[in-house]
Amino acid sequence: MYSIRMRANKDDKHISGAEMLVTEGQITGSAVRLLERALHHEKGKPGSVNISIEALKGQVNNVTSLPVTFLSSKDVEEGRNTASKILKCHGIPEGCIKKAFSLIAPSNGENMRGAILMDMKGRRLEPDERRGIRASRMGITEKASLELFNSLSTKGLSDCYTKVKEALVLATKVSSVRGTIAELCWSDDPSYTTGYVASKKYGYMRVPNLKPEGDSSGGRVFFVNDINPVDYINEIEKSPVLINRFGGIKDSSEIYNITGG
Ligand code: WAQ
Ligand code: MG
Repeated sequence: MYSIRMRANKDDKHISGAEMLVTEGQITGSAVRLLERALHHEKGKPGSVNISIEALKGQVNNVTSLPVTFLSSKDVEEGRNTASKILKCHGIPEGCIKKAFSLIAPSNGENMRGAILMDMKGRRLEPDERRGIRASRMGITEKASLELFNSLSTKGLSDCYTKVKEALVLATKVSSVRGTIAELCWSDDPSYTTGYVASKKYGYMRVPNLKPEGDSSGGRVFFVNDINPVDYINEIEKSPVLINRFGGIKDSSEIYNITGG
């Protein structure tokens, strides 16, 4: 298997990135698809594009994706409130949750390329706080992608397929790493306001309205407990994880029962 990654910059700022795990025969087609994406992003035309291809040495870990739950919210207040409640159900202290929200939506409008790593005392554990840590070397088989696509179609959400797929792949890998309690995410794409909270415990929970339409802030926080940061970061960045089955759609009643609606 090969890891193939794309990164596009404009005026030294990151505008888009994506990655896949592919077989040798899929390299050329995948590279072209990633290049097309880099050239047509809503954040503008890139000044530079990097595509890197690497033969994987270690063993690939095959996993089933987290199950997906669709939650609803009528506005940003309700969306953030729902996400906060779910995080609280994981035993994450309220102070950490508040801090996470303010870090993802910074007042200076600068986005990180990677994720924030936060422990249960609200301390940040990334070696470079401007960059954050990047989950990498993860992908999904065509068969599992199709299962996901079909499920999203039944919900009338096939338009969101690429976004959900990539986020679900990332969230599944992150949740599989020992020490991860949960992840909070929303996109930095101005028009994409749905985000999620994900964990091994409850799965991938999509929450609409985590930010206002037109807002270009976005980011990720990995909440962790009892980790060795060097080992944890190494695993998040380097160990290959391939999703070979879609974990299905999970009803929202379970989480609403736990959070009290
Ligand atoms: N590793 C760690 N952090 C990352 C990575 C990565 N590989 N890629 C992106 N980030 C961080 C970075 O701070 C970005 O600014 C931020 O996440 C948002 O990235 O079910 O599209 O790629 O419909 O804009 C959620 C989908 C979409 C919800 C999230 O994120 C749904 C999305 P984006
Ligand atoms: Mg983005």
